[in-house]
Amino acid sequence: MAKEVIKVPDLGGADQVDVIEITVAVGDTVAAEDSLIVVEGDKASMDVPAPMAGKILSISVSEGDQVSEGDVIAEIETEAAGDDSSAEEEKTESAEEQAPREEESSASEDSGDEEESAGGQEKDETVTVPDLGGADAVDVIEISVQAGDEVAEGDSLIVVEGDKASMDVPAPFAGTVVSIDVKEGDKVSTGDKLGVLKTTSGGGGKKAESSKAEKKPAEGAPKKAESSESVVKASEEPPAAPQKDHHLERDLTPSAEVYAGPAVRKLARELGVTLNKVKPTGPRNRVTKDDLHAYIKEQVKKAESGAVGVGGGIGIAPMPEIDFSQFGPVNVEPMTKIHKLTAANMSRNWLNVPHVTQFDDADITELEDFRKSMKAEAEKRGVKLTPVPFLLKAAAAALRAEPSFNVSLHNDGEHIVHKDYVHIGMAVDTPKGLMVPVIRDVDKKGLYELAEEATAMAIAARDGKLKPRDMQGACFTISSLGAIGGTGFTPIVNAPEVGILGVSKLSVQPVWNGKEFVPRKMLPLALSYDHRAVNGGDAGRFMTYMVSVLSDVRKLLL
Ligand code: CAO
Repeated sequence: MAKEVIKVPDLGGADQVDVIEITVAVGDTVAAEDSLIVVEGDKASMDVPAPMAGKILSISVSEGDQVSEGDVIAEIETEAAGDDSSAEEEKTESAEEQAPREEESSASEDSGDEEESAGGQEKDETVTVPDLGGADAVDVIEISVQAGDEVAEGDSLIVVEGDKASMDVPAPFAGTVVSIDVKEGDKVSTGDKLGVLKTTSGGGGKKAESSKAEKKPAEGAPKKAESSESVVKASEEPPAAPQKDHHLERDLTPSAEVYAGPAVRKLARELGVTLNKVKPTGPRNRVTKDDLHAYIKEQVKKAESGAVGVGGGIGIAPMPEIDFSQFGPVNVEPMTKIHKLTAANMSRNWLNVPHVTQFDDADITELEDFRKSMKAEAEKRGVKLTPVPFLLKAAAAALRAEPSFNVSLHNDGEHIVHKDYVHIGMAVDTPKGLMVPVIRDVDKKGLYELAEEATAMAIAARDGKLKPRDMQGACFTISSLGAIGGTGFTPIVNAPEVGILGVSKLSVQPVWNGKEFVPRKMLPLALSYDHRAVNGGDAGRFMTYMVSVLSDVRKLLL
């Protein structure tokens, strides 16, 4: 057993980088190469791995600290005496590997492309792809500059992306871009020529040289917190660079699946923005800095307008936490997945959609007579003819007659999507919760076919056999509680649809026919709609059309 001090390795020239994550705790046992901390500079994030296996005795850095090469990160108790030598071997190897990398990276002064200018002050220097931390043949996904651009040292020239990470390739010195010799979609490896930069004052090449010189072992001694003799030998010399993903940005956040460069990710983190909420406009759907700014602007605008609209900025208060057992015996059960999903969708729709609900009663006396006369025939065909297929057919006819209901609001808030298909969702009450299978092309199907499909869908819903696609693509929903009871209810719009019809139990009512009251079978209907997409006039026409079709089924044939 031996104690070793682990220090920040060569950071590829970066200095004072932020510690953004501590990935181990005191007492943890780590294997060699396990990540200890994650650091982030201007251009990239990287893991700092354990140089050897062992138990973490202490951690000397905290999240938010700034560290440089040589700073102490942690103290580790190695498993066995042999570890030292193997660590040393590894380090020696790393050092050897590192040397050619340093030569490969940045500008290659001895390149044949160099051209001294008349005054000897300016020269063209070939810029090559630097060390990619072992990654090979990575994609060029963005060209950040073009010929003629002035760049400062460290400005991104191109962005490359490997399997799990992306990185900016920075200018090794300030200068003017003479050419960029790769294009989006190319594959590049360490040492490949990526372009030519003209140094502006002759100092660029030197600067690159001197920054390299800084990395040389002799001058790379730890800058602070130098301590015990048991410091890992290799860590006194800088090249203990991580062998994997050196420079490469790690998947750090839930936004990792989003394409974005390290600088954009850093900014997003600083601003507290979840990147996958930002609409990407960059090449290959990359989130750019401009996208981030546009998103923030939009959020600020929304927040400001919301505060005004909600009467002096009074928001929605959180639900209080209540211990119901103080009032009597309770039994707490987990919600089903469907129930949780329904709850989330209902809240979303209720809070986002300005609802209006319109009511009417349809006189379905004739429809009921017709339906009953067809019942025997339907049974022979093996289908149950309830009012639901008639409602589906009438709603489809109304959607065709009043297409203002067959729309969705576009996500951009600036367009309306008009649909030239008529798929209708049918709410089904199941033991696991509410499900809404979708019957497609309702306008093209006959009553028996609809009855058959509605029954099959309701059975599949109750047996838990619906596939995701069976519940997608509806233009409108019918929620029939007729068989259960009630005189009326206000259904919640199933966004992105803009309308839903709630059907209650029919009852026999005295209706004035101009001469006398006659008993009629009246079906209570409630039409909820999204008032952003549909105006009251359209809703009135839609409902009137539905009622007239249900009151005279012959119209369904038209
Ligand atoms: N008024 C009076 N009786 C009605 C009726 C109405 N509006 N609608 C249906 N009925 C009758 C049927 O005709 C049937 O009677 P008969 O057997 O004598 O013909 C009986 O009620 C039972 O019908 P059903 O429930 O088997 O079939 P359905 O086609 O009416 O409904 C379905 C199918 C899937 C819509 C229904 O079973 C269901 O799950 N409804 C609940 C929907 C729901 O939960 N909505 C709330 C969502 S939250 O907003």
